[in-house]
Amino acid sequence: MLAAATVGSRAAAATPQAVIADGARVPALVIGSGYGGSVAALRLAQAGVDVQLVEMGMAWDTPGADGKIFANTTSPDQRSFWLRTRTKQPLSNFLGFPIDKDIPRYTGILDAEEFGGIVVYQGRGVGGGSLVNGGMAVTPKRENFGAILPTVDPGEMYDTYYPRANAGLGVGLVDPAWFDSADCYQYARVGRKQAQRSGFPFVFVPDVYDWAYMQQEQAGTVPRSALAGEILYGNNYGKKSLQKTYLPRIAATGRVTVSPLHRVTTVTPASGGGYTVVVEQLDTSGAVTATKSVTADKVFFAAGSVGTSKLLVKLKATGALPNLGDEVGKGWGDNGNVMCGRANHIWDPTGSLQSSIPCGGIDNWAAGGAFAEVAPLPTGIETWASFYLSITKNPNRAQFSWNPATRSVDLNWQPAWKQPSIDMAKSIFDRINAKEGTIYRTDLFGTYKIWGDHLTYHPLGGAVLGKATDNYGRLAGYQGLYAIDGSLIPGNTSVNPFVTITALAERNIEKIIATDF
Ligand code: FAE
Repeated sequence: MLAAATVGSRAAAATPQAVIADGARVPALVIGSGYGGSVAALRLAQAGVDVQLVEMGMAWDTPGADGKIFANTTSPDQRSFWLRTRTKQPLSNFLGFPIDKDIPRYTGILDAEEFGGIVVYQGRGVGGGSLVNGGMAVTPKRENFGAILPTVDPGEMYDTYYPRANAGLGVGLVDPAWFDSADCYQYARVGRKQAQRSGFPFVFVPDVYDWAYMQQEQAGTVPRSALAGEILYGNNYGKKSLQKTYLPRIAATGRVTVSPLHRVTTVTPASGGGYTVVVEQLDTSGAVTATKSVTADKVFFAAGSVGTSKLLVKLKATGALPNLGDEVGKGWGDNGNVMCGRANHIWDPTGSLQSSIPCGGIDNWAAGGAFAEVAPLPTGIETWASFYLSITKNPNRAQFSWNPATRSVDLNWQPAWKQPSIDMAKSIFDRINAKEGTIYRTDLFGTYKIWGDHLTYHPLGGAVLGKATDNYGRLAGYQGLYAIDGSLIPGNTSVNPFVTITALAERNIEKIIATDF
């Protein structure tokens, strides 16, 4: 009986799923399957609307040759990067030596998208950024909300939509008593001790990782994921990505067709009403194997801050959607991301076993404009290093624009615009270094380079709420076109962004379903 069930489920997994058909006419098409796209698809389907969910990345439901779906952070392979022949790891060096390596070109899970002045890391696949992120699921402090989304009523967010998002995402907190004893959080306890000795509050940070599973990882009773260094290229166990939360609920509605390896290139008004959407089907080398044209009554842009902004800017400039507002492409920020490491004394080891899932941060937002996650450096050996990703109140905002010469979209972010972030992060780490008699690491981002100031994990903006759209994400200039992802948020959330992206999407789709369908 068990054998038959196993064979049956294998056969089901191997059956190709139906994908969007050329010439289809659909009521709603959602571009991208991250947080915004998943919320839109679920709520529309629950309201009785048939949805096509179109995703340029892979499904990430089939194990590779090693029996695992996702590659380990310490041994990147073709699964790790989106259409690259060499890795581009956020931490590029160790002890000053470059650690990137050649890999086969493949539609892998992490995109390191390079603009002139910044590298923007993004997840690619069904589940978007939830596949690659650290799962840190932080609701901003209410007193900061007015600066994050000034046109949104905080009452409805904190009473209804943040709780709905936290429940839907499966957010939980580490057990503080277990934290105090677990080997894998030695590095975070060092971070707490040093923060508190310098007078900074240390706060536990909620996460969507299954904390009970992590306790079993530490006890050695289950296969390890967070404790095996898995994170950037996916977690094989433990993490409640959208694959474990919104996406199964979407499947259960029976109303959503998910098309992985399908990339939307054009949206333009259709002659008989609705919109003509052109979709390219890709193979795992990134080659286009088919081009499909479908008609959708309504289109939801949920391709992420960068993906949505690039599409909208291109469609406006090339005449496909000329009436989009002039605010399209503007108000983009990096959530003030900047990284650094510190070298501890020999009597302050951070541990050779480190959970890849951060669970605490140093809050100096009000006084110094920085909230610093105490991050792991899971190398498997003792490094005496403390490592941090800071989110800072960086005021700089960039703009996407169409480049007719290259026929692509540029972003005008300048490397020097990270200086305010460095200054704000220094408000924490200069003080800790002075107190501890320690120094910054200079070997993690190059040779003699302290700051990881070339990147962001948290792109936000480009179709800002109340500017490029109305106060619910309806794009100015067209009926039936919506932005419903991180592009709506004007550049900064004061904490990690995906809970706010999810909560805002929950708020907006509820209004849109009530009034536009
Ligand atoms: P996103 O999740 O990026 O989904 C957009 C989807 O659209 C992607 O799957 C794309 O492949 C797809 N797409 C793009 N263009 C097209 C197209 N033309 N056609 C079809 N599909 C397309 O958007 N945030 C936190 O809150 N906590 C964390 O701990 C955290 N850690 C992170 C760590 C890393 C390494 C990274 C990269 C990000 C992290 N983030 C974290 C950020 C978070 O994942 C991100 O804000 C959200 O995923 C953004 O959600 P969206 O729905 O806007």
